Amino acid sequence: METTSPTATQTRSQQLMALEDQYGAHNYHPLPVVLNRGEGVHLWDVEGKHYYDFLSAYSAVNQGHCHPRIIGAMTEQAQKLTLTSRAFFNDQLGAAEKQLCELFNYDKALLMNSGAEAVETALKLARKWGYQEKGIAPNMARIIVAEHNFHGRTTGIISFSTDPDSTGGFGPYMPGYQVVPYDDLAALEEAVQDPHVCAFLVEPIQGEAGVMVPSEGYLAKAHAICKAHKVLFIADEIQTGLGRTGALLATCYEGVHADILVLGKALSGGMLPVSAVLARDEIMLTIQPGQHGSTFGGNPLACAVMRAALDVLLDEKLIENARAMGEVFRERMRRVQAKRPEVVELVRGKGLLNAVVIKPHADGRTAWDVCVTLMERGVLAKPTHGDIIRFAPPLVINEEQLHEACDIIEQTIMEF
Ligand code: IF1
Repeated sequence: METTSPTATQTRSQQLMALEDQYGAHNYHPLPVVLNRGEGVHLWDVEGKHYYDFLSAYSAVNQGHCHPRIIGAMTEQAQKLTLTSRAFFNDQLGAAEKQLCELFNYDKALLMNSGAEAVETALKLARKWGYQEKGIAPNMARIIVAEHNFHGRTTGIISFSTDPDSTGGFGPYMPGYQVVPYDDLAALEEAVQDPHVCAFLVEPIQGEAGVMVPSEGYLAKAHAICKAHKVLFIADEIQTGLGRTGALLATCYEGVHADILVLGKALSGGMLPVSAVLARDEIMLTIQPGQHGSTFGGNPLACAVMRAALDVLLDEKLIENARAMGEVFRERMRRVQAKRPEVVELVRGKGLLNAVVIKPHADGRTAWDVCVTLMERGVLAKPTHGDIIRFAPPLVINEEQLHEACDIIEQTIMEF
């Protein structure tokens, strides 16, 4: 096998990108930037160039890169005990579970690692509850999901994806799911008539689909429809939760307390994978010892990190800041839209989860080209589905930093 030895003319970034190209799976198409340091809203590449992070690792770094308080908790715990497995107790898990249950108002928490694992856990809980509490016949439980959903990449989860990139070539698929249009109450009302339905899984705002914000009242009415038909409402707040939308949870805007709440990403402040499923006893206790788990789920290191990440979120009032900065951002982008309506189709979002939809240029340039120029000018953002640019900086961003980044975004769009 030939090896690509770095050539003298290549920059360090080019050498490192070539290394990944040679030895890594090609399952992503990253922007051509190689990062090696982060602090708060700031990132630097291996050539020392500075960037504002407007992706936040898809909302996993809400507290800002390398937050000193979370790093401190991680390094302190890492020198004591990192993993015991759940074969034994450890001194961090109970307090972490208590903090989650009190903050989000649930009886019990089940800690996992990735978001997909937490979603799979929620689906298993819903089915167990369907059989034991709703009396659905064995193996007949059905779960309703929304069109254009994104809940992870496992073969079970992509079984109910409507995105060909997520599902193509990965069959056969897990049965027992029904897709309804997002933000369509009539379709949901129709679907829950089936007595085999045990749950409705939904993102309060669809991130991957392009920051699709549903109609005012959709979540509350969907929750009511579920309640009226003894169907569990599962909120996937892995991306929208933990302050991202300017509230503790996106479902808070409509006073919805999900039957099952799924959290991930920023639950660890971007330090390591931590996810959680929260539910009342009637649901959570349908899983008995030996019926679910994972090697790292609830490990002491993850618990110490999660507790610090939640403390930072609240102590530094990042939820309020996200709401305020989000208003400033959308106002700035709407002013750009007014100047260049032929470029900016629309601006949408809540808190610091926003998207700007770019109309493709006559010469074929797209949102990707806008993001490459933004990168060259020191702002990192990534398009989704071709024409939508998601802008989601860490929630620690201040107004001065936000305006500096918006100046770059405005200038780039004005020149597009
Ligand atoms: C990728 C998307 C975002 C999520 C929601 C569960 C998960 C995710 C609402 C699974 C994960 C990540 C996955 C990452 C890119 C990113 C993403 F574009 F894929 F869809 F954010 F929008 N529920 N989203 O957003 O959590 O298992 O990844 O920890 O797969 O490319 P995970």
